[in-house]
Amino acid sequence: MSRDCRNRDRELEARITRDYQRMVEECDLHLTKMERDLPPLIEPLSEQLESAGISRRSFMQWSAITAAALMLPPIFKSRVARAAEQFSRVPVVWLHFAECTGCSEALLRTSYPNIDDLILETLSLEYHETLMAAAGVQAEENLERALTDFPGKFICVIEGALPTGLDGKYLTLGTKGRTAIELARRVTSKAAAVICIGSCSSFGNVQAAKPNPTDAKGISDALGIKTVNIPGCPPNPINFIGTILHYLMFGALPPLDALGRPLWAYGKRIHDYCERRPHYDAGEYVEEWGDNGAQKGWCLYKMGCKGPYTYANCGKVRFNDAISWPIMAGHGCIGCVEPNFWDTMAPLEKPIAEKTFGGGEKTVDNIGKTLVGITAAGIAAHGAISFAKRHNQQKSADPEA
Ligand code: FSX
Ligand code: SF4
Ligand code: F3S
Repeated sequence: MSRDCRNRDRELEARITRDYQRMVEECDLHLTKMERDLPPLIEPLSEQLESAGISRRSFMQWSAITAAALMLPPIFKSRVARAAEQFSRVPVVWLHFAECTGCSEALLRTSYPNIDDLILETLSLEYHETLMAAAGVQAEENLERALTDFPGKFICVIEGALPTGLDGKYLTLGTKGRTAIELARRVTSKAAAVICIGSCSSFGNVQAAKPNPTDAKGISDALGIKTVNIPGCPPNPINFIGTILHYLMFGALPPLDALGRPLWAYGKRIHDYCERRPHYDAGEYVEEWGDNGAQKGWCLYKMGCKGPYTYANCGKVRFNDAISWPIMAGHGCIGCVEPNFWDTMAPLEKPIAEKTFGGGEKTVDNIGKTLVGITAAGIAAHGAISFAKRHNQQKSADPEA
């Protein structure tokens, strides 16, 4: 390696260290501010962990894994733990529109509590239509109280698409028969941030699939507002938890891609994290369900896997306590985090490359490069981006860049 190269590497390293140092300082400042300003803590997380028999050591292990999922270096482990302890102090108003409630089910229902579940259970739900005990007038009063008590301070989480046809009358809610659009406008206008959980609120999903009889849309599209989108049908709980943790640690929601998705979770393709990728590269494909290749765990591209066109961390963080994920379970990815996937990714069990992208399977890597635009990771996923770092990442993602 030439002296110039060594000097450039040293400069780059020093710059990255400075950027992370700045992020650490920012993070400590925000955490202190949050600890001072948020509504009081009702039940400390430590007590909940203790009563569930989860040790401090396991909690710190979870913090290290979560920091890594958030693309933060190990120095953030204790800061993730500190933010998780404040999780229950963020007031949340949770709205439901056109959807199946699978997102709430995926997030809040569990057969045995792990740390993710316990943290989600501490969420300060001021209003949640399917979980709250209140109903009718009393439920509406709870919502009004939350809007009055925490104006500009609560996070509005939305599940479900907005039917916009017939002036929104396909979906009315509550004793006053307000349309979902009216309710969404009213609540989102008073929120500190709007997080769309699931593909329905993010992009419309099955409600918006052709022929879309109710003219259903995602929240951002229907209301013309900026939202943080956590798509997936259902989404991975860690992507929701991580987004709130980022808010607590840095005082802002994380940097997003062009579709409003946090870069740390949706910045890379399924195909890039896939354990079957060596088989794809070796041209070893499952050709039929249950064949020899299927038994050997070969690539599912020919069975319609849409991993090459889909941006999400499913293979990295997995589901159900990181036990498995769709491709590990033996089915191709159907692209459930992408807009209009029911239409654009169909047929779900056949390749679409030739039809949609004008090339066979050998072109999928090039398609990925074009779609990803930039490969954002690490510092970039948290906003403190430096040119040198970005340039370096682009080079490693594409040696010809
Ligand atoms: Fe949609 Fe969520 Fe799929 Fe269901 O509420 S993302 S249909 S899992 O439940 O919104
Ligand atoms: Fe994995 Fe699907 Fe890519 Fe094959 S095509 S390597 S199964 S993501
Ligand atoms: Fe959805 Fe594909 Fe992940 S189907 S859950 S984006 S593996």
